[in-house]
Amino acid sequence: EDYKNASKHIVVLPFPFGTHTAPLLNIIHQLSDACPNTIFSFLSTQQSNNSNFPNKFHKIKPFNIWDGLPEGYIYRGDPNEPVEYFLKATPGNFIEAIGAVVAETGKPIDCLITDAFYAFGGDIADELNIPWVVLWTAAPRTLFVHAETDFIRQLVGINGSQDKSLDFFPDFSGIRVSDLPGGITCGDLDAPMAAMLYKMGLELSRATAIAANSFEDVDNKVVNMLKLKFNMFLNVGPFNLVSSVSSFTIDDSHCCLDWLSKHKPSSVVYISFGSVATPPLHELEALSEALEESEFPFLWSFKGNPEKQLPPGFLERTRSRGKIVPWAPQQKILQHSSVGVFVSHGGWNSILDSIVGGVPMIFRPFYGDQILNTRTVEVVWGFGLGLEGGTLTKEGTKKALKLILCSEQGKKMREKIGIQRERAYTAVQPKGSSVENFKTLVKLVSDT
Ligand code: U2F
Repeated sequence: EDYKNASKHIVVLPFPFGTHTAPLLNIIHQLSDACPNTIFSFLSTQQSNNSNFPNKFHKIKPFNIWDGLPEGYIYRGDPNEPVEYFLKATPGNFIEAIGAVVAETGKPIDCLITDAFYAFGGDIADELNIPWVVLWTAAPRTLFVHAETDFIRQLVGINGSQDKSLDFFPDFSGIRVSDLPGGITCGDLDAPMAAMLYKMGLELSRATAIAANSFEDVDNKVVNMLKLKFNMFLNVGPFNLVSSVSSFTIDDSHCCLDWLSKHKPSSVVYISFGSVATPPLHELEALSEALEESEFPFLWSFKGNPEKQLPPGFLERTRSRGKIVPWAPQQKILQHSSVGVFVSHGGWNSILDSIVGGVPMIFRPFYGDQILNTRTVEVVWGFGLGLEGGTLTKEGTKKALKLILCSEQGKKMREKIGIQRERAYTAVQPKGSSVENFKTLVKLVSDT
């Protein structure tokens, strides 16, 4: 019925891992509000659909696709494994589902919107003779290095010197080869993720438009290079300021905000390593000891079992000034005046949360874009710190916490992130760049 009444039908292909689906669904909600009579078919795995569609929306319909897992598959703790099975099943699982959706609804497709990871989106859209719009969920700089991979390989070689600077690009002099995501010049270049990202870098120039969860002035020079490179590079974020649909991010069932209100301004350490990564046990121990010895109040969003994974007695000894929860309303927390520093893995959504909250960061990056994000914040933007050796040690962490919470340098970082915060707010004002870019996107999608 909904399909019959709709004038347009848009098919959406999300990447169902990490924090990719939430931002894509976020922009689909915004488009759905801005495009009356348009219906969206959201094709994802059952697991992802179940967690992202707690509510039914009559204009956004989830359809389940095959997750690629062998029958009887048991998760053994390596987050890469389900991703690799899934990638093997693409694009076949998506193509099959697209056929089924059209057959079931009787509605041909007017536009294809995919996660930027899916280079095959270009072929599907060409076949159907419709526009291909993608969403890039990470930082502009990460997109840039994937789009320039061949050039970087030519200049620095494969497995070349790790210390070499990328100063041949404007505003990259502080970035080294070792900061690049694995698979660009070193590591296994043929690993499924690396191969997918390489292909993405080659194929995205075919996209009708690339939308990004970012804002133009966050990294102006890099954004300008991307605008020259692609048909339409449209920063339409940060989504944590332009939309409030993700109810899961404001769930405060553990009363974190109340707890924060009991603390002094800029005094609390907030800790979260995103939705995928967990530091190894010895680093959890080092972080716990650093928190205990430095005596700062802390709020920790902890994936796993704190009783088992944290040092014996730690929970009891720190109960009066520490709070550990399985999931926290991070956006709200970082906007609370009591939070003084964010210990993070450097995922892009977390950096945007910190910018909007004006909270300096300490990084323990794990994979993909996180090392490049860390280095960019540390040496280009200046509102955070990497750790010596890149991992959590007791002394290194204590030093970083103290520097940010108690020193002049920390104050400077707070000022610097405050400037980025202003820029983010400016971008989402009426006539701001993100608002204007969103209008362009709406026009493109409605004119198909
Ligand atoms: C992948 O993202 P991750 O999930 O590992 O990390 P983030 O991009 O930082 O996103 C975490 C999100 O989860 C939210 C938080 C962010 O929106 O607000 N959250 C929360 O609300 N409460 C909690 O207790 C903990 C987290 C990848 F790993 C990154 O490297 C990429 O940059 C990213 C984007 O492509 O995707």
